Amino acid sequence: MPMNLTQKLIASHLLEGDMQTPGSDIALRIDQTLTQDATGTMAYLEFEAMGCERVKTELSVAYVDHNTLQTGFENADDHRFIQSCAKKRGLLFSRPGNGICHQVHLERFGKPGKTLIGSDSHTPTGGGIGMLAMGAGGLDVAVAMGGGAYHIAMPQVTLIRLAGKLPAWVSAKDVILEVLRRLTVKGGVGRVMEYGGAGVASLSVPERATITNMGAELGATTSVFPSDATTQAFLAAQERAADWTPLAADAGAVYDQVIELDLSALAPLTAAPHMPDNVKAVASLGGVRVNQVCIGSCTNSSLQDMLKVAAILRGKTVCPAVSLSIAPGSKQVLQMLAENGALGDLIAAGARILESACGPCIGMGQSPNSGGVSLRTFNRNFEGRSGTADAQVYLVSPETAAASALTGLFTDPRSLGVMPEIHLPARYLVNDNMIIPPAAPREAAALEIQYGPNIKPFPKGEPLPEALEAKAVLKVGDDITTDHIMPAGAKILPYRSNIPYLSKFCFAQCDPDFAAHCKEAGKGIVIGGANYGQGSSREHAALVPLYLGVRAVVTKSFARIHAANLVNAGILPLTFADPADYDKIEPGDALALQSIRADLKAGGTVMMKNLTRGESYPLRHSLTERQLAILLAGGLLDYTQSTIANQ
Ligand code: MIC
Ligand code: SF4
Repeated sequence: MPMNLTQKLIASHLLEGDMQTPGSDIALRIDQTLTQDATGTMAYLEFEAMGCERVKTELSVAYVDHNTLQTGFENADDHRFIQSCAKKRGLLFSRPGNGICHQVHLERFGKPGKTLIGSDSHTPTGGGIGMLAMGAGGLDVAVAMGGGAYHIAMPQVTLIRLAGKLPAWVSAKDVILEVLRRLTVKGGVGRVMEYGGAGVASLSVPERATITNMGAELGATTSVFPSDATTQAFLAAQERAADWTPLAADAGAVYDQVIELDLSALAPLTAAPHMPDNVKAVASLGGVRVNQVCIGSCTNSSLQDMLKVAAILRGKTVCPAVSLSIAPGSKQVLQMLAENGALGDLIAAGARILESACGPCIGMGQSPNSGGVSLRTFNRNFEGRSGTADAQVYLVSPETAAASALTGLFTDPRSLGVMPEIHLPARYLVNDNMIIPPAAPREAAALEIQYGPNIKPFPKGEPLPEALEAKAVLKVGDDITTDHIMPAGAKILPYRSNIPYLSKFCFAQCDPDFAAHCKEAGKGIVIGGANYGQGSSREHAALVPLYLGVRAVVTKSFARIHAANLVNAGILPLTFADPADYDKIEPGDALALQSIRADLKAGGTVMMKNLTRGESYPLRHSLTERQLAILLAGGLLDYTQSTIANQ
C-alpha cells in the first residue's frame, strides 16, 4: 500500500495502536523533546516528581525564550532552576539570548524523519524539515523525557497540494493565512496538514517552517513538508549535512482530504482582530492608520525574513507615527545580520531592536497604545494578548509589516514597486556557545537542583469520584483560548511556577470574580462552547482550574492539546450529546454527575442532572481506555507512578 508522508512518520514510531482507524488512540516513540521556560518549570517539577534520574530521549533541549523580561527575581530564578535541571538530568540548555525555541531547534537540532514533542503549541515548526513535531502539555513532555510514549488520536491526513510559485511581495505567511481563511481555526482538528505538489520546491526551509508553525492556529495535530534537496541544502548550510534524509509520500498515496492551492494566485493577506482566521486582503485595508509594527516571533524571525525587512527599510525612515520593533529569532540570525550590515540598515531606519526572544508576541513588553492598531508578523491576535485590552492586532507578513511601518498606513507591499532581491547564505554562522551541555552521569549525581521562593508545588488531581455535585461556575462561548483561561503577559508570566498566585487571574477576561466564585462553590464545572481551549499548550489552563476546584469541563467540543491537559490534570472533559443543551444551563446552576465511574467505564453516555432546573442532559466523552485509567487514577502523574510501580 503506498503511504503518505504522515503515515510513514507514524509507522516508523508506532508503539501501540491501529493506524487504520482515525481517531483511535496511538502511542508514538518520541526521539526529541523541547521545553521553553514558561511551560518548562512545570514540566521539570513534574519530571522531578516522576523520580527519573536522566532523560531517555535521543535529544532533549531546555530553552529560555519567553519570560526574559526580568522585573523581579522570579523569572531569573526560573531560568536558574531550569538550567540546574538540564545539567543534572541530561538535557542541553539554550541560554536566554540564544533565541526562540522553534527557530533555534530548526537551525541546530531538528532532523527529518524524527519525532519531536515540545511544551509549546508551535512545536510543529519542525515539520518544515520533515519532522513529526507536535505541541504537548508539560506533563506529556516530562513522560516522554522519561522514555514514555506520547499518545495522540490517529489523525486524518489532509494534502495541501501546492502549485505555482509565490508572486513578488507575497510570502509564506500569506500561504498559511489563506489556509486559515479557507479552513478556520477549527479546520485542522484531528488532522495532519501534509504539504505536497510541484509548488513545494519553490519554498525555502524558513518559508516552510512559517507555514507549519502557524498550522497550530488551524488546531491541527501538526503540519509537515517533505524532506528534499532544499532541506538538504539548508542542513548542509547549518553544517549538519549528515542529519539529512530524504522523505516524501509514495506515488499514489491516499489522503482523507485534498486541498489545491495555487501559490501564484495569492495576494498579501492579514488576519484582522481578534482571530487568526479572520482573514482579509491587505489591499482592502489600505489607508487604515497604523500605530505599531512588530516583526519577529517563531513564525517570522528567520534570517530570510529579517533580510527582506532590512532590504525594504534600507535608506528610509520609519513613519513618525509608528513604533517599529524587531526581534530576530535567534542569536545566529542576529549575529549574521550584524556581520552583513543588515542590522545597521534596520537601526538606521529607526527600528527598535529587541533581544532574540518571544517578547511582544506573549505580551512581554511593547504593548500598543490605547485602541492602537498593531501590525505583527506573529501567529496569534487574540483579544488582550498584546497587553492592551482594546488594541487592534493584525497578523501580517514581514513584507506588509515593513511597508506599513514606512507609510504609517496599512500598505499592500506590492505598491512599493520592484521587490529587492535577497540572497540566502551558502553557510550559516554556526556557533553553539550558548548551548550548555549536561553534566556526565557520574558528576550529575552530586549536583543540586536550584529552586527559588516563587517555585511552589503544583496541584494534584484526585481519583474520579463515583458521583459529583458541583456548580456551573462559568459559562463561556465558542473558540475560548487558553489565553482566556490562563492569561499570559508581562505581569502574570513570572508566576508560571506559582499556581496559587496565578489562580487570581484565571478567566479574568471572562469573569473577573471567577476565583472567588470557585472558592464559594467548592467544586465547579465549566460550561464551554465549540473548540474550547484552542491556542497555547500551557497546562496552567488545566492546573489552575484544578487548583480552584474545577472537576469537569462540559463543552460542545475541545481543542486537542487542552483536552489532553485536562485529562492529565485529572479534570473530566465531556461534550454535549445535543449541543442545544448548552443553551439550557445558566451560570450558578447546581449540576450533578451520578455514577460517573460506572458510566464512563460502560463507555456510553454520562448523564448530567441540572438540579436547579430539574433537567437532565446526556453527555459524551471521547476518552481512550488509557485516558479513562488516567482519570480514574487522578491524573497522569499518579497514573505514571502507578504503572512504573506495577512494572
Ligand atoms: C503562546 O504562543 O501562546 C505560548 C506562550 O508560546 C504558549 C506556551 C505558553 O503558554 O507558555 C504556546 O503556544 O503553547
Ligand atoms: Fe514565543 Fe510567540 Fe512563538 Fe509562542 S507564538 S513560542 S510566545 S514567539
